[in-house]
Amino acid sequence: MNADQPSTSTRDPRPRSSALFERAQRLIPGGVNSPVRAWKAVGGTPVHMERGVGPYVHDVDGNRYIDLVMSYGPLLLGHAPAEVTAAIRAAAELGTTFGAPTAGELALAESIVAAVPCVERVRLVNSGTEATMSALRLARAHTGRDKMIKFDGCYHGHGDSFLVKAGSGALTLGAPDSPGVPAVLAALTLIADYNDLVSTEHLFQAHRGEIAAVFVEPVAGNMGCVLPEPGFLAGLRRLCDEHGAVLVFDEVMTGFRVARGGYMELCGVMPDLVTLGKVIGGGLPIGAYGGRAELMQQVAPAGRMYQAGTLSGNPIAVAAGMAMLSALSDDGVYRDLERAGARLQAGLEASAQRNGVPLWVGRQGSMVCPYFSARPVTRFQDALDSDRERWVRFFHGMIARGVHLPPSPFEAWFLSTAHDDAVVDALVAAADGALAAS
Ligand code: KE4
Repeated sequence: MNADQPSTSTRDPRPRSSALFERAQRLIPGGVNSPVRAWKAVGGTPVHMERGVGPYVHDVDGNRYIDLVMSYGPLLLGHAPAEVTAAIRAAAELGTTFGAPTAGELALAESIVAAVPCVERVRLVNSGTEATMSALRLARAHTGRDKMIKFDGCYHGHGDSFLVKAGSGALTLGAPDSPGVPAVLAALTLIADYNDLVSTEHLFQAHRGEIAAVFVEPVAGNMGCVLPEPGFLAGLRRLCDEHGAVLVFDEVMTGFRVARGGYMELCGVMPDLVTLGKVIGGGLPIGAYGGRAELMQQVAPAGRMYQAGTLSGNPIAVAAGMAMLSALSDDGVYRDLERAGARLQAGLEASAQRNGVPLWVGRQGSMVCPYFSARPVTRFQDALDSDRERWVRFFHGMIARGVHLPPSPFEAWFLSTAHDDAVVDALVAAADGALAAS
């Protein structure tokens, strides 16, 4: 199977994946350990992977794909980069976990404080979800307020307060977006529209003095890839200052990816707290939250806001993260990531032109998301209005041509330093065929 000769045989191209999925569904809910992996949005049987190297993944049936999932963000250096693998191996030889502080946790904290402009103190946890849950608890502890604002289409992990959809009216309280989320808790989450400052201002006015925090993905990577419009983030900063709320940038996806200091380094808007994950663990489970010392010093045991974790600061995850961040100290890495992203965007746009397909590409550096849309995608509604049926056909066209895309039109594609010009050109060749066939 390769870029311009898609598999046309009717036999199952992935019999072992199918057999594994059949068995997995009997033991694991939906057969997967995270819902997006089940291919519900695109149909078909999820490919089971066996190994990754550089920009490629190999499935259990021996098929090779150019990977654009890249584990949804951590793998900035590609799969199994030698320096990260060596660091993991060396750390594992010394033991896996101690339940006691280690020098490595301090080294990673020092790297994060040195790189991320708003961070004076940082706490390591085990996932992005833990980071956002903890940051919300800290904002509530700091302000003594209970409500928070998030934006429709932004995702901050599966903490109860974040699994909330907009209530009936724009100014009403949130409603649960998942069974099991108490209505009384969901009611403390207010939903604004991304890139719409007015909707945010109205919530502050309607709930004056009650809002503890505003959570935002500075680049929205969970509705595809939607960039903040000029003034949006600065406007949130102004509103939080005016109303005494904590501004939280959720940079779990963008941290160390779009720049070493995250998107705040690029836009110059400083949040009070930032949440991190993915890249800082080099592919191992990790999360972090950090910000001004005045806020972070309220976290136990320095302060009274409780948060804990058996494996927080895990020595192997920290070693992998340090190896990753050490490799990112070379500015050439971000030039390479920008080059790959720009080349892919230009290739996709040229291909869409050739095929007469309306396409809008959202991109920030090496985070890319094409939408089948004749108009720019700057709001969540624009993403919802894009041609998702065509996207599904495109997805299957790409997998048939040896390209592993995230199985949802609302997931960003991730490039790495291993996606060189030849790999990007192969991606564009596959897209040419998949667009023509979609
Ligand atoms: P985790 O708990 O999955 O480590 O992080 C949650 C999270 C928080 N904030 C942002 C901005 C995120 O993108 C995420 C997780 N990202 C998704 C990808 N859209 C993870 C993939 C999945 O859920 O399987």
